[in-house]
Amino acid sequence: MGDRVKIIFVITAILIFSGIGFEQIAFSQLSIHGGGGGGGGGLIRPIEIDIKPGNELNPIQPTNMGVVPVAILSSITFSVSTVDFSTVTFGPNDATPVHKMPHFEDVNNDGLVDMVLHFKTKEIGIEEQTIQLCLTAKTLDGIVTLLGCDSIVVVPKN
Ligand SMILES: [Ca+2]
Ligand SMILES: [Ca+2]
Repeated sequence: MGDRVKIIFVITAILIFSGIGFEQIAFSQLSIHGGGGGGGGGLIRPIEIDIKPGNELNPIQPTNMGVVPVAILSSITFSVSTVDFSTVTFGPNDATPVHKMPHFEDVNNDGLVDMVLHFKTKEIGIEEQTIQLCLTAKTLDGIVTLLGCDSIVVVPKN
């Protein structure tokens, strides 16, 4: 009788422990999936950006002392009002916007307001072989990492 109680107790203990184990595994898988941007994990959502709005080729001379305008485009399912401006980085060197506040303008005339940012050309990290640049940002709720890329044409210094 005493032995049976012991066995039931051990089995119950095993079940509880393995239950906790599964939960931990589930949690760690979640955080692996979340991965990506620093801290908190979450989802990655592709967005559309337009480097040099109004210019299709997006020519950039890497040593230029000026800035590169980049628009984050709103769509029917995505509003730039959800972008946490303070988390925006651009290019391989994670350049941050020059201005303290973004500028809102409908750059592609689709009736939806877009977010326009400027980055110092030299801070972006453009190299001779660079063919595209990507922008990342978090949404204001911190849950979603936004990722958008656009092509560029590197113009050699003359
Ligand atoms: Ca463009
Ligand atoms: Ca627009």
